[in-house]
Amino acid sequence: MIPEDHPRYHSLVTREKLARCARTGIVSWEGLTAHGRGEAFDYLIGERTTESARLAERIAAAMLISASHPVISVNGNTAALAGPEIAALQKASGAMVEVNLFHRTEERVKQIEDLLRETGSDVFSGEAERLLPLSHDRAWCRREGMYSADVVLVPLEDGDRCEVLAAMGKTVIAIDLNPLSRTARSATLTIVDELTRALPGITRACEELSEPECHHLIKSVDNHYLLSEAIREITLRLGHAMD
Ligand code: PTJ
Repeated sequence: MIPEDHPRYHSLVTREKLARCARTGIVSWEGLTAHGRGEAFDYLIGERTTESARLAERIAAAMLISASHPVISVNGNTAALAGPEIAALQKASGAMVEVNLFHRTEERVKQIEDLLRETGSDVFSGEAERLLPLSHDRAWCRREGMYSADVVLVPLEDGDRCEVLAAMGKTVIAIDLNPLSRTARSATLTIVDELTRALPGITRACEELSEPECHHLIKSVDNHYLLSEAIREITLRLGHAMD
């Protein structure tokens, strides 16, 4: 039992949720270490949405609602941490929700799809094929889903697929707390924010933005600037840590 007055209550409850989902197979065991890495970076940015992340969330919203075929790619960690937030973003953006896994088994795909449906998403689950030029199992996706998407949102990604999707000419939006990761650097747009803060931020912006604002935001995208700002925020916090 985690006492509610524990100073790290939220973090401990999140860990417990992920551990429970790892025992049922929704989260891969490796997903627990990925979460630990994320937590460390979240600590460094102050466990809050920075100004540059807020801007990135607005650009992401503009990209999603202006797309002709947007897809939200969901893995085990994302489903476990943010099922209702994915459903809300789908509703606000009109994007397709598709499961894509690194540690892929048919059973895990089905479990994650079921969980997403329980939490309110309309999941696209047609026949998957090995369509992406990748040697690992993230290559499996749906022809009418991610393969033909023009904009793909990839929370908690692992680099390779992000590069491949970008090379296929797609706009790739990553959510990754690590501004130094290969994913962060190869995406069209990276949101350096925690998943459960970033998704509602994008959803809110989808509901607020006008068409001219979307146009302006998409034209202004500069991922190098956004990543530099995230690194600057971290450096600033580290500088103040010893004051
Ligand atoms: O469910 P599967 O089989 O598809 O596996 C998913 C994992 C997460 C295991 C897989 O995608 C993976 O190995 O990811 P990586 O390469 O560890 O990358 C995950 C990135 O997400 C890291 O850079 C973390 O810093 C970041 N991250 C972790 N938790 C969060 C996060 N970013 C935002 N919010 C989080 N909650």
